[in-house]
Amino acid sequence: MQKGFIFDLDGVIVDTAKYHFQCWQAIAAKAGVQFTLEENEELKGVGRVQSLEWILKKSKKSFSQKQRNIWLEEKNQHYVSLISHMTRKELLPGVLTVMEKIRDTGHRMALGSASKNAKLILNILRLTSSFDVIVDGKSVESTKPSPEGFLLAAELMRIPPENCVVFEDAIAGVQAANSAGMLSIGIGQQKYLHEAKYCFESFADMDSTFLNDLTLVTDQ
Ligand code: B16
Ligand code: MG
Repeated sequence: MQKGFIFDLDGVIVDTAKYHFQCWQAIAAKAGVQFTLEENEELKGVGRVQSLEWILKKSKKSFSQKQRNIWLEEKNQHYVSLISHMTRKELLPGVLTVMEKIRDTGHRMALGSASKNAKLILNILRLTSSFDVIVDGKSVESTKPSPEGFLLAAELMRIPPENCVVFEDAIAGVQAANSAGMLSIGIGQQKYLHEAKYCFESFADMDSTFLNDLTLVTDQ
């Protein structure tokens, strides 16, 4: 049985969460609100527009659509300038080994990211050709926790959702995988990702027996 493995990007393949956080903090300061690292967990996997709405809700003031658009543009320009300096050294530990194992065992691989910058990041990291399918923030209407992106990735891979595995670092992403009927594997801290079927601090902590079982090709 061939499986489909769906990788989230930010926080699973590469540690861009720190850049998103830095950029949102700068916008939050302009809006006169605090934005903490703990709160940033809530925004992982959540789209750009929804992330700004979440931050601005912390303020008692109301902001015009024009002001919101300016901040969205500023945030993205700042973010793109930070990620353009990224190198493969920023790939998260163990991720390439897991990708290689999946490829060698003949399964299919998709990217399932909420980011509109996903293709740019894959190009910077020279990973574009590693994926059979790329679903990003430009491919879907609704972002995580909606299962739309993961279901589209499964459809494009031609693998039924129940035979798909999702690697996610975000609470919203784990919820999206669960509602898509896929096996969710959290990459990060169990205290945030307890809704995932399995959770590992990083790919480097995934033991070879688990990975062998996960990628085992059966006759079913
Ligand atoms: P952009 P993922 C998500 O990517 C990030 O986790 C989230 O923090 C970000 O707001 C979202 O992409 C949108 O990103 O502003 O680049 O379109 O984790 O789903 O790969
Ligand atoms: Mg993520």
